[in-house]
Amino acid sequence: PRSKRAADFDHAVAEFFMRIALEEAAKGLGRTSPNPVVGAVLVKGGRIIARGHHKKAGTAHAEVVALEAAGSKARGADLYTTLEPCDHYGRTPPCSLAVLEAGVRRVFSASSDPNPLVSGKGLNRLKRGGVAVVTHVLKDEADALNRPFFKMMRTGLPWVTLKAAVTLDGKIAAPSGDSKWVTGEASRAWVHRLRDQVDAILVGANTVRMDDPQLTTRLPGGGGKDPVRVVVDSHLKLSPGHTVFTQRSPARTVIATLEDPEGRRARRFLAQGVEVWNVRAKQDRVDLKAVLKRVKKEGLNHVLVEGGAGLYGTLLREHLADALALFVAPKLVGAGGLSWAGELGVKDMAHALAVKDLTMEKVGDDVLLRALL
Ligand code: AOF
Ligand code: ZN
Repeated sequence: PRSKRAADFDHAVAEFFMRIALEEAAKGLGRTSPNPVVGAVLVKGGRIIARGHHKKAGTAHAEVVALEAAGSKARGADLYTTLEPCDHYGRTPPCSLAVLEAGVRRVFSASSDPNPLVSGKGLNRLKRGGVAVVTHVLKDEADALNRPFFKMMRTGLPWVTLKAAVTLDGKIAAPSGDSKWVTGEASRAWVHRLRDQVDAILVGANTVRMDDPQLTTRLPGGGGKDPVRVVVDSHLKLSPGHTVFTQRSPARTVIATLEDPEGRRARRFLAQGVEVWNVRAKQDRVDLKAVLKRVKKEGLNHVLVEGGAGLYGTLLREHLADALALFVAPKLVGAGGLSWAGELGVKDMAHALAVKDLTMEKVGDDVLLRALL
């Protein structure tokens, strides 16, 4: 018989299994937008009998992946899920019903779902069905995995991470403009893991002109996923011959501009398979908020900004950036080098832009600083 009482449970045990569910969820990073990453683990007699994660929007939810893997063994098991189970008929039937049907004894969940179709409803149905429910196990860790999904739900804008490789004096290029390479190999490998986990990369026209980057994901063992590449070029001055436009990728490549997408210059990009987004102007430049809205509309929740200083500066000034990943190399280039953050309009320390939750870790000979804005 199912217990109607709140479960008697051991916090350390619950966190142990939830951590494994979080590892499952993380496998979906960069692959599930506009949906969240979700992981699930089924435990019976102290052992994991099945696990699963959400692989792609529109496919089975993590809970159902784990339940299907367990089959009839799920009866009497505990379900650990990193997001509260849904209760709606969307592209798949409600997980709450599948959980009841399978005869799961207890459900442990981490994040609350901001989706109005879901919020609280699945958990309530489970409680009414006699399943013991424990919420908010490792909630902070789970919330951190789905920041892009949560922000998109709350604001209609994607989560924006600024990534830059800088010298110890905060420069992204030497006085000559040269920027290859600021950071070491370990940092550059890290960037490919970041690209694998985001939905889109955003760069300015100057970065394409100066660095001619590929902006694809190259992981040592292969298996990476390319993000959608979005180049901001207000007046469509770039040559379509740049690597980012000619290098094939399974992902889309986009140029965001003020120019007419039917015009001669735009047509050269279109002919190469590059999409042209005509975006509203702000002070004679592409309005970056409009670009981000379009990115969200395309179902992309997480954008990685890879330069240059102009783009970083505008995003910071307009409060459009959410997180910072700064790879700092142990070298100096001095005055004349290009500072990464661009013009912020700050006049005195009292008005300096402050970041939150600063953390650091060593990556090869470099230091990775991460913070929220
Ligand atoms: C997922 N995967 O593992 C869980 C989700 O697009 P639908 O119809 O599949 O519904 C998506 C919503 O379902 C999503 O926004 C979230 O609120 C909830 N849970 N979604 O894609 C999952 N558990
Ligand atoms: Zn579901």
